[in-house]
Amino acid sequence: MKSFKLLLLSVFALLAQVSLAQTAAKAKGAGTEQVQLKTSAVCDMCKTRLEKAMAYEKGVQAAVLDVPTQMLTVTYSPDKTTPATLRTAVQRTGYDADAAPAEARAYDRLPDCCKKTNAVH
Ligand SMILES: [Cu+2]
Repeated sequence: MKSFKLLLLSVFALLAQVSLAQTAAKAKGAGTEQVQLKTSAVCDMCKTRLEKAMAYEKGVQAAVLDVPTQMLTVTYSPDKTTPATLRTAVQRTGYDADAAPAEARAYDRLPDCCKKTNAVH
């Protein structure tokens, strides 16, 4: 009888652990990934422009550009988008993404202060 109680107790403990693990997985956003892209952004206007453009991208949950380091950190769902797609989105906004150069037409539309020739660079 005592061993039965022990068995029951361990079953409950196991169940509690499983449900805890499931809650933790949900809280993490279940399969969210992050990618960092080096951009050619120079100022706060670039930051706003890029973050807004990324927000419209499918599968993007958050995008934060650090202006001093030009690093764009994107949080995304890997089942909805890929780092390659996100890189293309950055290029289409007029900025370099890692080794990939900005799309010329988008780059031309940027105000002068946001161009790569800006002294801030
Ligand atoms: Cu700018």
